[in-house]
Amino acid sequence: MADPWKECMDHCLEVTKQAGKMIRDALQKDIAIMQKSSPVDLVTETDLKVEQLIISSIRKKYTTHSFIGEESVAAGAPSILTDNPTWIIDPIDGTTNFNINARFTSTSFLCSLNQIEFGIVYSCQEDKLYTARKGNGAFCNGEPIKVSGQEDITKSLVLTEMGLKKDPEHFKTMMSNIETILTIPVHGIRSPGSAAVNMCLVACGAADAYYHMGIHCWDMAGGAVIVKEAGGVIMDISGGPFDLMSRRLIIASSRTIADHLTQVIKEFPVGRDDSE
Ligand code: LIP
Repeated sequence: MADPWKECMDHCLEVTKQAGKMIRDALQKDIAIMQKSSPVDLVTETDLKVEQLIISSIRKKYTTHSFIGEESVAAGAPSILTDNPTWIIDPIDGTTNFNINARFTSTSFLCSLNQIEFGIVYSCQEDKLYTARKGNGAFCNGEPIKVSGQEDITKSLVLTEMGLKKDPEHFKTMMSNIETILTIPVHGIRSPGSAAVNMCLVACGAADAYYHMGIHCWDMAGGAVIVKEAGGVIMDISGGPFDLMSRRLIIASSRTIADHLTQVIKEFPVGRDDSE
């Protein structure tokens, strides 16, 4: 039977390439940075333009589909998942990296209909296009990728990010989690600066785990299916099932590492994307 999502995914790949070009072109010019909720929550004209490009192109072709886009939500649009096919879009994931032309900036997509159907993450400065269609494996630039399969946490490289909110209690817990993990010990902790790229680094075996509390559905959406299809484990920070709107996740190259992390990481409240 023909795949009903193939045409959607092909269209999305075309738009992704245009978005990547827009981002690379913008990097040749001066970037005007604007602050959103805090000095670590930034937006540029390019974030807005890329999101407009993506939404208008998809809307023209799929008139009944819904959208959750990072910058539309920042402008007041709702962030609610329904049964309608929904595109979740992060035009530039790693806006802070984009501002300094750091290596990891990505455009990330997902189309979901109750379940995540496919995900695309384009790490455009490195020209790495990660794709996954549910049940069909994960790829980088057309080559199959898989997680490292590492089971021994003492041989693992763990990724995390520092998050946007600097509430003193959250900050203390965040720092104590880092100390706990470093002293397991693990090989190291890194913060590349783009949640979507972090997920793809685990998916292709360059890192063994990633955890984060306080990100958003658009940061996790494209990467979630890529990690699953690459053979990775994705779960809630508590060890329960992954919830796209929960703003928290653990992903790992194996169940053993994921379980170990859920046991040692202390939680702090971050709210939900669909209740803010
Ligand atoms: C950012 C992430 C970054 C994370 C921030 C934020 P943005 O996304 O990619 O890794 O630490 O919490 O969500 O705002 O650049 O799309």
